[in-house]
Amino acid sequence: PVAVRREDYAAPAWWIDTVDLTFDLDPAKTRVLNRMRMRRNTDVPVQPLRLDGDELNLARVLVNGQGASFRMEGDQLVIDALPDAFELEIFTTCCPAKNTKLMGLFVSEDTFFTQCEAEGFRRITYFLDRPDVMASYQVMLRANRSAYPVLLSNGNLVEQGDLPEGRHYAKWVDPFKKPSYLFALVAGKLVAREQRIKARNGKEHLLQVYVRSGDLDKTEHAMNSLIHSIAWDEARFGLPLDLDRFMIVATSDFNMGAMENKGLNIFNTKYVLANQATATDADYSNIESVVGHEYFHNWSGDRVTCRDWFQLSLKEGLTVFRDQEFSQDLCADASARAVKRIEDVRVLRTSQFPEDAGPMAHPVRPDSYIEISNFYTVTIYEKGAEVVRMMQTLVGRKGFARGITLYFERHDGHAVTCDDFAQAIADANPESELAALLPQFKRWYSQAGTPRVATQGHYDAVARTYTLNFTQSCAPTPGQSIKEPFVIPVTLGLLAQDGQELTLHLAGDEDADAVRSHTLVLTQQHESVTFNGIDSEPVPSILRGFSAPVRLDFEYTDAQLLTLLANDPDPFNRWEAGQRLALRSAISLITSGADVVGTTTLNDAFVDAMRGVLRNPTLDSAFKELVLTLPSETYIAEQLEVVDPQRVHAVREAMRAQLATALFSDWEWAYEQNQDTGAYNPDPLSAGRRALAGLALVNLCLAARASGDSVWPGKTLQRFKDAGNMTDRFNALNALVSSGHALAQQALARFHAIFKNEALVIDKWFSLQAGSPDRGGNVLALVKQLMKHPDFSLKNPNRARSVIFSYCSANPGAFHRADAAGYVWWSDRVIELDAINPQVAARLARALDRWSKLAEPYRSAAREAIARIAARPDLSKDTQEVVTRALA
Ligand code: HT7
Ligand code: ZN
Repeated sequence: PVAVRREDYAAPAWWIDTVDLTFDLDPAKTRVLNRMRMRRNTDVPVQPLRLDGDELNLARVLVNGQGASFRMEGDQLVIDALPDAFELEIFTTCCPAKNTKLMGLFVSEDTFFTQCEAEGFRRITYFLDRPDVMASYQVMLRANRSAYPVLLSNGNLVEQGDLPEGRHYAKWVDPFKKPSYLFALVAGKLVAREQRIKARNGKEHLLQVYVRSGDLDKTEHAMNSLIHSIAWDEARFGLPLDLDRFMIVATSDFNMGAMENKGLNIFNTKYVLANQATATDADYSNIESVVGHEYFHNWSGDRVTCRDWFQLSLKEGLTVFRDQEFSQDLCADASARAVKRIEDVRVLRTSQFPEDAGPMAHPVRPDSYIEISNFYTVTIYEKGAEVVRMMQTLVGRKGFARGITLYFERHDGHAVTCDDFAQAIADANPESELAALLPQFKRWYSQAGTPRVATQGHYDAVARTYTLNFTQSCAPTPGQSIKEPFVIPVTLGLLAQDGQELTLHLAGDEDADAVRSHTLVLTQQHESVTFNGIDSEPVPSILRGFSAPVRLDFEYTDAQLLTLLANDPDPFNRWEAGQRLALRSAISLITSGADVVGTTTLNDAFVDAMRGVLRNPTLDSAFKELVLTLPSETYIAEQLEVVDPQRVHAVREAMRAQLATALFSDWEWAYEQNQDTGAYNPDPLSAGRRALAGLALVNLCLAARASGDSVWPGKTLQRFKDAGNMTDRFNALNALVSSGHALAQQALARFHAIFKNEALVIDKWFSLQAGSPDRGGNVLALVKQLMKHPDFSLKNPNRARSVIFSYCSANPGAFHRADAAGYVWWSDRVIELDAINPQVAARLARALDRWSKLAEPYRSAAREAIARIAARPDLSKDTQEVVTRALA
């Protein structure tokens, strides 16, 4: 397969003004009549018309009503001699029932759905399937009335009625021009929760959440999330809902989380359905942010879209930033906002940092791709959001809102680039540091890799100054050996040794207002800042709020970290201090070569500090839960040059066991203190209490395992049975399973029996087992057995993920086996999945991205397993791209 390169972008040779689609829907053979009004783009040299297609059966091509001569070049339909403007009619058929790739038109549980981003529309009809071709659509849907009573597409329903032979039709017109990737249709037996809302300007809108009939009682939270999203976008950015009708439809077969088709969002059921019996607090929170995310795309993505797929982060990075801000703004207080920020950073550091250091590393605006679906990555999404966040830091919150307004004024209705976005934010803030540094700032778009900021502090007791010296660097990434310095906003403060926050007096800026937090903007490889009037060596709190997506190196002493952990007014750095202490202990034992068993990993000061946090009356439970959760194995592994995954696992387990036992009575206290009172509410405060109670239960069961005590496992089983909501129930089940207690088996059996008809809950059941600790080396056997369970299906992405990904990507202690059996099994699953659904297979293929860091024998075995996949002659280009890069 050939790579598509950003520098080869050329405007389309033809425009499509209108698209008139007629669908005769049938699972085995759907007929699609596509009538387009087209005209030549006179700005580019004369070229033939080349339309994209994929797995279509072509029946007829008419130009201005006459049979036209055309040829096929690969998958493209090419027409040579054409007038400057004409009507093109194309008649094709496709087979939705056999579409296991879930791209284009497919059937899920007897309902038709579409997924067109990025290149799925070409699986429905021949088209200029690129985001810069924007057209007006009208759509006629025809189908059997009793099998498909609901017929939906983008925009407004303008006509509907009966047809002969039990069929009916619906005609939809979208008032907005759009690229083909935003096209959608849905047809099936669905029911809707409906709500009419009035916007600030008095305009009425109809909101609908469509699901299968048994799921209506699980739609209230999604509807409320949508209503909150609409209000938030209008209040924060002045962006109103521009449609009479806004629909969300849920499907259980979906490659990703959701899709922002104009006015007709299609969602994975996982991000719609929730009631307290079936969904956890995490599910509620994810639904809120995904509903928000897709709704916010209505402006950032739909009204202003991407010129080409290299600009994907233009809409995705910005929209993730917007959904993160939305979720933070819904929080009742600063503590809950900080918790949300820590959670977001944790995702970035455990997923995106490894990506940026591995074979798939790419800039936020990539330079080339083989399969665009492989570039829906944490770099495009999460790092892209951090880039937008840094812009906001550099221009201020109000300045950023001004920039957003200018961006939408300038580019409404157009397909634009990341440069256009950055320019609009800078132009709206001409006096800002962003405007002054724009070309350099944009290196965040063009350079891959995570910058490292090495920092040293120097205290001068005579001059009473404290100087911080910064050195930034960035390791080479594939195709980019040299990196130029980035613009890095570093927010910092200073604490006295007694933990008091100091007022900052910057040397050379004596007129500045006295502040306690300052954002220094690094632009050079070496830079320093000096603070005056410092009476004794301070403790620096650097990169507050994680003000830039970088790795910060600072040789903190344990005492300094304990001071930050106990006192830093910046909650992010307070949490970070605890993580650094834990990481330090983990790494020193991992690299020492000492026996893990019998070694006390964590020192008394750390354990006491953790007790202090747990018992602290002024801290929220959610924050305590984050502080008391040790850094993940993946994160620990990332800090090492050479990784022995079994040793990392053993050390982390030993640390967990030590915290469980040493804090036993504190965990008991925390569990009792965080019991629910009153009705279930998924708000951050209550969810935080449940999260801490859940962590306490895990620790109590772990400690019981060590002591042989059966009281807490018994209480946990009782909690599992009595729980009034899924969060408490699942936390109890998890405590039994993760501590490997014998009671886990009966709890698992009971859980399955209660929820056998709830697919999303059964996903949790599979996932918990596939992710369970490998005490006797038997998880691989268990996973093989789970795949034979009657509820298992490889064709359903959620189910495949719940077993295979939970084992291969989320259970390193079980997956990385010295006998290589985990890797061999993984390679078989990638190959098997690739024939069904290449997108899902390619994601799974990334489980061994970091193979080259592994110690022997893992390293050679992992390479061999990847090579085994790469050797298959019939691989999709999705999977081929991933494994080829891994082996390069
Ligand atoms: N913009 C949506 C992307 C998406 C997608 C991409 C490839 C294959 C399937 C897909 N489903 C959805 C999701 C989003 O970011 O909102
Ligand atoms: Zn998105």
